[in-house]
Order: sequence, then structure tokens, then C-alpha cells
Amino acid sequence: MRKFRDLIIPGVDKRLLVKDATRLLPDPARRRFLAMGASFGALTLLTGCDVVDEDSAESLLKYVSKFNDAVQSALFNPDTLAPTYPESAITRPFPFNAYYGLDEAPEVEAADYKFEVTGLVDNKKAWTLQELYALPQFKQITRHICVEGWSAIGSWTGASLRDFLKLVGADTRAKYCWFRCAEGYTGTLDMPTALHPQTQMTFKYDDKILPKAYGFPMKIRVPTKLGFKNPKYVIAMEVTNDYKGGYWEDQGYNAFSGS
Ligand SMILES: Nc1nc2c(c(=O)[nH]1)N[C@H]1C(S)=C(S)[C@@H](COP(=O)(O)O)O[C@H]1N2
Ligand SMILES: [Mo]
Repeated sequence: MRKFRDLIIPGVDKRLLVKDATRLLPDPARRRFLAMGASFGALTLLTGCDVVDEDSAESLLKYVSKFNDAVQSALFNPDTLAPTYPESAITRPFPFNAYYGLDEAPEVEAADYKFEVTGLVDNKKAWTLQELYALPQFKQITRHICVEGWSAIGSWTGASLRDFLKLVGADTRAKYCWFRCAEGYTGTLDMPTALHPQTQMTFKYDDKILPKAYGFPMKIRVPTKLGFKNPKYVIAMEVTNDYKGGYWEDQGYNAFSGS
């Protein structure tokens, strides 16, 4: 299994990282940042923190993370929409990514699949795939941005997580939705993000049933967040006021990681 240090890829171009950080900013901040030259110097000015070791990929990431804390959470508007794209913009083939190789991706059996819903919800029922597929669905072509230094545009179809939370009688004043995946990956979404109109319980990629690589049978697609905030092979959701972290969150990635 690759470790955190390997995944950050010390070879990743700093400029790419700054570019990605820029893309993640909501517009007024992005414009300001671009006007300042979109450099590490500008990051310093915006965040008020120093780059201790410019060459360390890890410190760069922490830096972007502080940038998120200082600027993004203050500016994040739950109604801001991530940009959408035409079919012609879709990246083909769309990359696979996980903390392991594709040959180790979990094989989820459709017939046995149950989506467990627990925590601060009225209806703690487990959902079969058939029941989930019966939910109203919408299609969205959006950009997926990974902190490892790549981004790609994909087409995802599924149900609104917001509508689903209402359907199961979730306490939407709770702080988090915590997700658990078939192979053990976990992740946390803050409630405003879970309720964002573009946050999707995704069942299809490019109009076809989600293939194993992209998270069969269900992923949570969050176009306003970084890639690691998009759990695949999701088998359970807990609505909770306790911050339970997640696979990457626990290894130092910013819990907010939004745009
Ligand atoms: N279950 C699970 N979900 C996951 C991951 C993972 O390792 N396991 N990796 C995350 C990361 S870091 C990225 S960039 C995306 C990659 O999704 P893709 O394979 O559809 O490109 O999945 C996210 N969700
Ligand atoms: Mo990622």
C-alpha cells in the first residue's frame, strides 16, 4: 500500500499545486488571488503564514490546507455552484485513483448490497440497490480535482443527497455526514456540503452503471470539494455531530477541502 508521503508525490510541480488551489477558490477570492499573481508570495499574503520549506511537498500541502482554513471556510457560500461542462469536455479515459491499485478495488455484489443509514435520522432503514435506483436522478458534468496534482472532467448521474437526507428524516442541523466504504475508506462531509444542490449519490458514470473503478455501486460525488471528499463503494452513512474524520482527513488533509 502506498503511504501518505508517496502519494503527495514530491515531484509535483509547485505551480500546479498553486493552480489547483486557485481553481478551488470561490470567485471573488480567485480573482483577488489571480490579481496578486497567484504565487506562493500571494498565498503568504492571503493566509498570513510563511512557507517554511518550499521544497517539501508536505509543507506545501499543509500550506494549501491553511489557505483553505483561513480563506475558504470564511468565503464558502453553500449556494455557490461548481462549474459544469459540455459532453465534449469529458476527459477520456477518466482516471482511476485510490490508495491502492485498480486490481485491489473492492468487488461489491449488487444482489447483497445494502446502504446503511444511521445516526441522527428518523428512518434508519438499509437501502437495496433497486430502491436507490428508483430515486429521482440527475446528470452532472463537472471537474474532479485531486490534490495529488491532476484534475479531470467526468459525467455523473445519480440522486440528490440533499433530497435523500430529507427523505430519511435526517437532522440537517447535525454537523456531519460520515461515509464508510466497502474496502474501509471513510470520509466526512460537513452538513452544508451534504445539502449542496450538486452533491450527488452517484450510480452512473458516462450514462452507464458506475464501473468498479469509479466506485460501484455508489459513490458520493461532490463537485465543490477535492477528490478525496468523493467516497466510492459507499456502504454506510451516519448523520452525526461528532467529527469522525476519514482516511485522508486523518492524515493531514484539510477537512474542509472545498471550493
Ligand atoms: N472508497 C474509496 N473512495 C475514494 C478513494 C479511495 O481510495 N477509496 N480515493 C479518493 C481519491 S483521493 C480520489 S482522487 C477519487 C478518485 O476517484 P476516481 O477513481 O473515480 O477517479 O476517489 C476518492 N474516493
Ligand atoms: Mo485524490
